[in-house]
Amino acid sequence: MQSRALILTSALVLLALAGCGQPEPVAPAAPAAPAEKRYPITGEVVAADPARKVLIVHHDEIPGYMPEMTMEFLVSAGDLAIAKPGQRIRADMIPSDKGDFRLEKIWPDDRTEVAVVAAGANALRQDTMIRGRGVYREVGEELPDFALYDQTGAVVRSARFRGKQVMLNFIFTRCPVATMCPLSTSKMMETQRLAKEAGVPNIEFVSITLDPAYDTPGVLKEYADARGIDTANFSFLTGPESAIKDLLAQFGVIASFEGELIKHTLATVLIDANGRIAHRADGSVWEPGDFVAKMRRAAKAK
Ligand SMILES: [Cu+2]
Repeated sequence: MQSRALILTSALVLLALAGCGQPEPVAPAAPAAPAEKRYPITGEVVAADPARKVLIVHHDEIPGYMPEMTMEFLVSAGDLAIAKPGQRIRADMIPSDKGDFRLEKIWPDDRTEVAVVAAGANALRQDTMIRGRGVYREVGEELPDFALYDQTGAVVRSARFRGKQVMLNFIFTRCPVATMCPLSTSKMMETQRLAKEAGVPNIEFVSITLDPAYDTPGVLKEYADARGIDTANFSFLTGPESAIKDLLAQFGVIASFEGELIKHTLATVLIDANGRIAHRADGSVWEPGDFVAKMRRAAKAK
């Protein structure tokens, strides 16, 4: 297919030109600190204490390290903001040499919700396999089904968007290249603002992370809050690595992982109220006003 070859070629050129950054060479100032110890834990949130930046968790037994107990953990502002007493979580526990403990990579761990998200990832995996070389979804094809977590840790299934237009892109919060993800996010915000001004009904904005190893719900929450994003109709989604990879393949976004760095292309799509891809813009050169004009036309045609 020639059009696809063209898209891929331009995507690769973009990848070569605008990949996400090279690491700054860092001079070792002091002898390298010993690698942090990380313990995977599971447990239940008892309470959050934002003033002290502390989450109180009753954790399960950590085999060979600690019996089950209720403890205080230092956590990020995003994790504090979305913590719900009674919620099951899994996380990495990192002891410091000062004797306190930190939690990172906090994920919801409610058994039912985990099963929904895992089933979504399995279905996507199968769909990607079955589509084979036709994995890429062209304009006119449907949004694939997925089940991911949003920036509050709630499960979001693609079915939720039926009957609404959805503008969707892929970003990651650690992206260091101003002209890539940060620009994409500010253009999504601008589009959201213009769509609101224009009175476009039933429109949702969705940014899916390329980097689920780092972008937990709490990290996405902090990203949205730091930018003052109105999350009433703008969600940030994350989930199992395989689901993200399958979505990237189906949306034709190329991402290669080099340690902490991700080189990636950009795609922004508009999905119509019937769940079909109505429009697609590759790269970072697209106009919020164009997307809003398309949304208005589609909303009127309904
Ligand atoms: Cu980026």
